[in-house]
This record gives sequence, C-alpha cells and structure tokens, in this order.
Amino acid sequence: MLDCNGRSLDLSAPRVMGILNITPDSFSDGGRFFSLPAAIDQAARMVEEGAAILDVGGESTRPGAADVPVEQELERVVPVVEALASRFPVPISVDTSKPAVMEAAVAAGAGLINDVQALRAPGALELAASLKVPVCLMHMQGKPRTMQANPQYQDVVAEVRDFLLERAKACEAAGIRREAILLDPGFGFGKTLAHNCRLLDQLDQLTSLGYPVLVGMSRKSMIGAMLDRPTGERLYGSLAAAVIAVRAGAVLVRAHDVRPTVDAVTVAHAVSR
Ligand code: 8Y7
Repeated sequence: MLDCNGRSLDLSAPRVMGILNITPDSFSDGGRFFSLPAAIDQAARMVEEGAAILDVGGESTRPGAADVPVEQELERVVPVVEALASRFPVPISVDTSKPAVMEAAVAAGAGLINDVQALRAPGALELAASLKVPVCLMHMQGKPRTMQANPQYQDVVAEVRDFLLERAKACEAAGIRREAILLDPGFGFGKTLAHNCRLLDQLDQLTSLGYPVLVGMSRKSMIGAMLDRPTGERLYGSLAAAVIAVRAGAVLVRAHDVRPTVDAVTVAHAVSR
C-alpha cells in the first residue's frame, strides 16, 4: 500500500490511472475538459468507473508542444487538484516537471508526482523527496517539441532501463523509498513505432528491476500506426497493449477509457495469478 499524501494506492494488483487533461491543446481530448465543472464531472465518472488514481496535467507534452510558463501551469493545475482532492477519495497525481508546480500541487492535495522528465529539472529531485509523496520517473529522449524528429538508440530497451535505474538510484539516495518510485518507459516520447514495440515486447526487462512499473499507451500514435486509426478509434488497440503490459508485470496503466481498461487489466491479472 503506497501512501499518497494520506490516500492509499494499492498496487498488489494492477490499477488504472485515469487521465484528466486540462491543457487546451491536449493530446486527444481537444480541450473538452478544460473548465473546472467539466473537469470535476469527468473525474467523477472516472472514479465511478474504477480509477485508482487520477492524473492531472497542465503542461502539454504532446509531440511538438511548446513550453508552458510556470504561472500559467500553476493557474491551470492547482485549482483542479484542490477541487478533485476535496471531492474524491482517490489520490491525485500531478503531471509536471516544475518544482514550483509540484510543491503547490502537493499543498493542494496531490499525492503523486508524475514527471515525464524523471525529476531532472534543477531542484526537482530534492523537492520531490521532501514532499514525501511517491514519484513516477518516465523516460523521454529529447524534448516534446522535437522528440519525434529522429529518435535513435543503439539498444532502446537497455538504454531506457539504464536511464530509469540511474534516476531511481538518485531518488533512493535522496531518501525516497523503493516502493514509492514508479518507472515508466515513456511510450511515444522520443521513440519510433519499432522502439515502442520493442519496449512493450521486452517490458519484463523493466518490471524485473523490482520497482513498480507504470505504462501509458492509451490512444497513442503507436496504436494508431498499428491500426491506421484516428485517436477516437483506438480503444480496443489500447486495451490489447494494456493487457500485454500487465502480463509483463506492469501495475499501473494510464488510460482515458477507465472502465474498459479496468476490465482488461483485471482479466489479464486474474489469468497471471
Ligand atoms: C504519459 C504521461 C503522457 C506516459 C506517464 C498522452 C503525461 C501523452 N503520456 N505520463 N503523460 N506516462 N507517466 O498521450 O506514457 O497521454 S502525455
């Protein structure tokens, strides 16, 4: 049982992290959940559908996205975190790379830091450790604005694993407990379809490190490319990918479609036991 700022996250079986995106240009929701009442409605539905945690982010990380100034990110994220934390019993994850946003979000009730930069911003690692909440360390090659231009690896699985292990060790040295460090290969973040497929096929190389593993493939272009489908038609493909990840030992699946994903990971896990 992970303590997420007073709320528990039980990772003894795979769980689903519901995606609440509040950036106007967000990846596949097109900004539909930008207003606070709409964000609350969407969150209520995800909790009702079985989300174990909700992920809130105010900094678009879609390929090609520009940086968001810290004031704007604070303005977007903090009121949403506050509203959700006061209404729902599940932990709230804050998707940010900025120490100021981490600090304000945790003060507003957030219980997990989901950082696509794996706490590499100056001061982020030390701050996250001082906040005493679990962290998710994600691998990304390059920066969102340019990462899909020309991703290159000698051995993508080894490079992602080595990077995450180095970041996890740095977190442990800063005082974060092993169980509170989630690792994420960062599907789609500076990776071609072939890289994403290798990472998913060999996900056991990551889960075998002994840290809980989170994956996010919901509606992503890797699914779209395999199926030749637009974002709105990637549910079944996303579920297949989630099942593969859970069979390889992933314990948290970040997804837009909570109920179908809960069912898929529950079946995958029931068979694995
Ligand atoms: C991921 C993520 C995104 C992911 C983690 C999208 C914020 C792009 N993807 N965080 N964030 N893992 N940990 O399509 O794969 O949702 S944004």
